[in-house]
Amino acid sequence: MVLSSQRKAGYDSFASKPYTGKSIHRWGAYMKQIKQLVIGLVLAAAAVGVQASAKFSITGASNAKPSTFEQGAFGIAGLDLASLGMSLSDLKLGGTLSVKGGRDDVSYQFLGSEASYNNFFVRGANVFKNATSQVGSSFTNLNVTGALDFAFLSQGNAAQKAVNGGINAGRIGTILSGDKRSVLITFNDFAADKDFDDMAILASFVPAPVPEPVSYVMLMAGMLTMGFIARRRMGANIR
Ligand SMILES: [Ca+2]
Ligand SMILES: [Ca+2]
Repeated sequence: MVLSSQRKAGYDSFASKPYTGKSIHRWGAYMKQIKQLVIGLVLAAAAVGVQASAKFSITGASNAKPSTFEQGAFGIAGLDLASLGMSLSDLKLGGTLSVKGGRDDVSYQFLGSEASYNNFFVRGANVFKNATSQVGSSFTNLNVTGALDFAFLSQGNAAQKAVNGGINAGRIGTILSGDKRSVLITFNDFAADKDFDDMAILASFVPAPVPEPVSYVMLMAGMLTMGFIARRRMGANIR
């Protein structure tokens, strides 16, 4: 109860409110924070959804193989196209390999080579060398969308290069997986033969870590607990 005489004396009417009123005030601020957290979680989930929708796309490529294309000569030790969900008959030559429908992290993995030349696969500062790189080694290019920016060098020679969507792109072959979430990139180097097994790279999207539903529950429980502790501390300071 606040007496009119107290108000006249400059009594702090806000601080003199009963504790329950103060509590509701704090609780409202707390709920506002929770709402912001929930909105953040929804936005994060939406972002994961965008990532999962990214696909590889090949445009401007040709199904026509060179007259001397040696289909039967595609022979990289240990490389089994069927186990990747791919078929050599789907090999396309040239064109531009892109990420469409979203952004995602692209992993490049060196799968092997059948070549006497020393060939390089170059993407930014990352290089695979068919003579020395370990089969199975990989690197990841983060947050990719649009045309992939890789190139091959034949004999490690920058003057004999094949660029995705650019010069000598016809020396680059691609085989998409059925779900378009991975693609085999193969190279026909500047040697006289027309096989496309002179280097093979698997590009695939890195699966986004999707938290188990129980993780979300634990996360929310943790936030609620922290919020409760913070609220109690604020209450203690008031008293
Ligand atoms: Ca070749
Ligand atoms: Ca070869």
